[in-house]
Amino acid sequence: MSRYAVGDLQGCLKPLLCLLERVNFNPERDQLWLVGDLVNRGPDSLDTLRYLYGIKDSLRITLGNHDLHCIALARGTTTRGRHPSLDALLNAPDCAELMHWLLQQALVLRSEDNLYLMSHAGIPSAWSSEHALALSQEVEAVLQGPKVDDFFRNMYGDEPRKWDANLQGYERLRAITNHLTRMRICDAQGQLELGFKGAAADIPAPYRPWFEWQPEDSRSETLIFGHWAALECATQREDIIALDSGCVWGRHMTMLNMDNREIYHCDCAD
Ligand SMILES: [Mn+2]
Repeated sequence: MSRYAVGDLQGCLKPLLCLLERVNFNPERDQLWLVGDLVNRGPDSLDTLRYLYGIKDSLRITLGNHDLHCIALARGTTTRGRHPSLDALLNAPDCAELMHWLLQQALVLRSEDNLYLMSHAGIPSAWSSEHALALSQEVEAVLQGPKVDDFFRNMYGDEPRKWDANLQGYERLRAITNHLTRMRICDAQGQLELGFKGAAADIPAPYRPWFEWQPEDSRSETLIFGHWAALECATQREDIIALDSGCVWGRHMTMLNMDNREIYHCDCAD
């Protein structure tokens, strides 16, 4: 068995298939880890999800902000920000089945050998890996429970910007979700600035990339994340691997061989 991790797909199926072919991926034998943002903006959101659903037993998925938004649109709990690229998926006869499957996915995953921890946007430095998994499970329980639509009605918004263990209810769930699916930069106290989407060189003081606040060797796992295309995968860290290389913006899609750390790219310009 080999394990591979791929960055944000955003409905780009062709470069994913290119990467899988490159490594002779065999769903009967190998594992594919996906950092999330499987859909939205790109050309083939519906076909991407149908393809993945067909090999679902070989996947490990963490949900991204676009995945959660897509589920909320499909359930009718929001009408805002509906990108036309989602129309075919949202109108498909199997949409409900695909969304039900997405709702079973995690926000944070750890590999069985404890070598890797993955989430869409990253893990705040103040959260131990165990704590991040526990907080992720709080959200997952709601996504899979009877209050899922209440969750989506309360999911949107940037506040509270700072994590506090005493947060309760939907504020708490929103804070967990924002940290795990939307975070890019924060200050020394961990306060998020969610409006920033730019390059590392343009980060306004006193903010820094979330991962720069994490001391090296503070976790035993290597972190895998996506979400931040403008970062261009440059974390300058061996223990923190960024995989969103801006496929949907016409750059490329990146795959990591989790066993030997080889990196593969397929072009997305088309
Ligand atoms: Mn994202």
